[in-house]
Amino acid sequence: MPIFSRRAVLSRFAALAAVQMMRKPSMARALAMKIKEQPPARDVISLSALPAWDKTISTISPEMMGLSYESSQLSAPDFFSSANTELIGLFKKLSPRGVLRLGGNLSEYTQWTPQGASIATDVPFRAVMPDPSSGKTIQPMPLTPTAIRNLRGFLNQTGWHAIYGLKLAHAEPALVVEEAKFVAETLGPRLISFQIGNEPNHYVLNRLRAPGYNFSNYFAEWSRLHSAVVKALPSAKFAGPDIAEDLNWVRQFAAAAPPSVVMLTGHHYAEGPPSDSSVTVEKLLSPDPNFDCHVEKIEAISRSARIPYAMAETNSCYNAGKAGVSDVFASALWAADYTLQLAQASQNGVYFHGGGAGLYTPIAGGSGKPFEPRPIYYGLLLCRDLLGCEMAPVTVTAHSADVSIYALKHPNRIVVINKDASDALINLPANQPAFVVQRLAAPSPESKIGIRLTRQRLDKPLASVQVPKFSAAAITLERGSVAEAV
Ligand code: BDP
Repeated sequence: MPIFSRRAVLSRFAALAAVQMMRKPSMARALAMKIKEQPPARDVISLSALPAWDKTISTISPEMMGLSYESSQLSAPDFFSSANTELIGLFKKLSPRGVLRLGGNLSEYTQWTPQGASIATDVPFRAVMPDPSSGKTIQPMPLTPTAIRNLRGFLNQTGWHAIYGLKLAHAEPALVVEEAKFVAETLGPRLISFQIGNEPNHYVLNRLRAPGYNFSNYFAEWSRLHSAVVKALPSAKFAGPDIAEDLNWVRQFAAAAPPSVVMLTGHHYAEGPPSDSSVTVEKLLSPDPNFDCHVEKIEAISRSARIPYAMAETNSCYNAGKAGVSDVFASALWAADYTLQLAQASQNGVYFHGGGAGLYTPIAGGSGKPFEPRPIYYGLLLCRDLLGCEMAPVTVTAHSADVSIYALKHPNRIVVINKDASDALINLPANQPAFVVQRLAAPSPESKIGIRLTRQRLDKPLASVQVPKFSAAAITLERGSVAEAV
């Protein structure tokens, strides 16, 4: 029997309840027509959204939103410091209580250097890019006490907390314990947990371990380092196993995890590698039943282990992203939908990987360049006001697979992410008109600039709201205070 995610189940009901099936051009066709500068006659998909406000599917964690960086970013100690006011401002705008996850492939090449100096550089806020590929020889990067003290200042200023990745593949246990002690003492309550090792299920692929390396080998290594850290820091908390995709490792880790493990973690990249010609904007915006099934499995593992799960490293395309996909407006629509899908499936966090001028980075800049939001950042911003809110189930009539609809409570809101090449007319529940509409839009899914997140208080409440193709809207169905337009 096929497994369906809750969202898919709701959509299936919606399809059964469909009052009208709309004919619409396939997205591929629509994009092709747009490129030929022959805009098609517009079809409008008409949908009715019926939330069950008396039910709650999940509550979005106030700490749902996060960013992930390579640990080696700490080798530039001024990057995450209270001196980096531009970056602090962009973090705060994204979430008042976000999570900064430090890890990635390069975490295996960091070197705790308690007495040493950081890499000398005259460039302010030297940025480290996401690691584009695996299996190379990489020079170890020094991490000094100054970097950790500065990180505490950065976290204090932003209100964020950290998940700190310790290396496993090249670990010298005594040094890792020393690093962990200094990090725990310095970050204090700003430290959520440690992780040990990045994507251990790819250690063979990344030539960090010999072929045949499996979960048992990993867990034996993990347990030795974990015990050493816990001996020095009895109250230390851990997240793991921080794998790439393979849920068998998560399942086994959850079953064997000691009580110090407070969070299960894994990674997901929607597409990749960038050299693959099938990695496109169209694919990024299309439904992915395999991923829906993956999310469903995560929910089951987390529920039965009673340990929350976070997507601790994620983005649109692995191997550092793809130009024209990861750095354009489509990634914003994908990221908003993805965040709400994971929140609806009770995941506790989603930390988008980035850094420097990386193609998929939510915030670009550093190394002497100003810090600035990339398109994907705006998709995350759409979710900011939803943090901490309860989600209700919503039945949609005249279902379209490329339109995602979520219902949020207190105040009651409907979020529509129209990834379709047709406009969507959203008919609201009877006697629940729209009072405020926040819109996320850009000239096209391929736009790098011109992205707007605006909020409009309506002069007259509306019984239905049009959400143009390739745009999103958060529709407030109650009167109330309205934050300033972003
Ligand atoms: C992940 C790694 C991260 C890379 C990313 C990528 O953990 O360090 O930057 O892939 O390929 O697997 O972009």
